[in-house]
Amino acid sequence: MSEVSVERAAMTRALELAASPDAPLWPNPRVGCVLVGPDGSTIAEGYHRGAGTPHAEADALARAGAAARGATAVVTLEPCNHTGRTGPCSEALIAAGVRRVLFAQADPNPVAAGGAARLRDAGIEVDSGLFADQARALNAVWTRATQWQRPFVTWKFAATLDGRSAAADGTSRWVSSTAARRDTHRLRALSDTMLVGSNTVAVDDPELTVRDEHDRPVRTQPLRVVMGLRDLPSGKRIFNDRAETLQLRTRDPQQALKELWVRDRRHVFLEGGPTLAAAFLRAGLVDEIVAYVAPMLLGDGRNAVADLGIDTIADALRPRVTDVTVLPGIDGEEPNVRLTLTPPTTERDR
Ligand code: AOF
Ligand code: ZN
Repeated sequence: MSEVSVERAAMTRALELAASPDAPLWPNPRVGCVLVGPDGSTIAEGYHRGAGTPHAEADALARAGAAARGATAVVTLEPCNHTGRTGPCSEALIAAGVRRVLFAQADPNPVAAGGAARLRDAGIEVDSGLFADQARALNAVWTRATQWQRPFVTWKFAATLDGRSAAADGTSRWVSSTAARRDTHRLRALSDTMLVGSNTVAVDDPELTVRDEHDRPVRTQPLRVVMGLRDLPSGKRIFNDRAETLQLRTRDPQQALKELWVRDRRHVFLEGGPTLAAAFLRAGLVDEIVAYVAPMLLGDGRNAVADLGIDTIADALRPRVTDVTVLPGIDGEEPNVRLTLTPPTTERDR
C-alpha cells in the first residue's frame, strides 16, 4: 500500500476507535489514535476513555513503548498543547521520537490548541485535514460548545397541530404519543443536562429522568437543572434521588449557561416551558429545535412558546428544517411527526 492509502486506512481506524462504545460523549471529545511504523504496519492503537484518563495519543504511546520512535501518529484531533487533567500530548509525541503527525480536526479548544505549531517547532512533519468532516461530526456538539465556550442548547417541545402544549385547564398528559415520548428519552440520554424553568416544576412537576421503554430510569442520568427565582417545595419530583439536581437562581439564559459551562456541561436539553423557551430564543441561545407534532387540536390552552416580541410576519423567526421523521404509532396510536430545525440567528452566524 502507498503511504497515502496506509494513512487513510489508519485514520478510518482512528475514527472507529474514537467512537468506541465505552468512550463517553461528555465532557471531553472522543478521540482515536493509530501509530504507524515506517513499513506501514500498525504499531499501536489508542483512544480516549473519558475525562481524566489518558488522551488517545498518550494511550497509544503507552502501548507502543520504545517502538513509537520514527512512527507516524494518525490522530482524529490535533494533539493538545496544554497541561489540563493530563499532560500535553505534543510533548509526549516529541519525547517518544515520533517522526510525523497527521490529524483530522484542528483543536477548537483555545486552552489546548497550538499542538501542531509546537510539533513543527520540534522538527516533526505535521499534516492535517484528512477526514476532518467525519472527525467533527463525531464530536459535533462538543466542537460547537468548545468553540463558543458555552453548552450547546437543544430546545425540545411537544405540541398539538395548533401549537398548544397544554389545554386551557393546564392538562398536558399526553400531547405526544408513546413513540414520541420514547424518542424524547433517547435524545435526553444523549445530552448531559436537562433544563426547565421553576414555573414548569411548580405547575407540571416533571421527574426529568431518562427512562427505558419499561419506564425504568437508566443508569447514567443527565444533570437536572431548574432555573428561575421561584421557591420550590422540596417534595417536587425533580428533587428525588433518581438523579442529581441543581437549582440556578437566575432568569438570565446567558448566566445559566455560563454556570453550567463551568460545571463541565456541554449539551443542554431545554424542556420547558414556554417562558424559558422564549427567553432562550430571544437571547439567540437556542442552537437546535426538536419539535414533536401530534395530530390533535385544542383551539385554546398554553402556547408552546411565549411572546417573542414579534408582531409582524416579516419578523417571524424562520428556523431551517434539517430533518423530518414520522414516528409510527404504537398500540393503535396515531403517528407523530418529529421536526429538527436550526434557528437562523445563533452565535454561529455572528
Ligand atoms: C481529550 N482526549 O484524546 C485528546 C484531547 O480535559 P483535559 O484536560 O484532559 O483536556 C481536554 C482537551 O484536550 C480537549 O478539549 C482537547 O482540546 C484536547 N485533546 N482531549 O479529552 C483526547 N486528544
Ligand atoms: Zn492531549
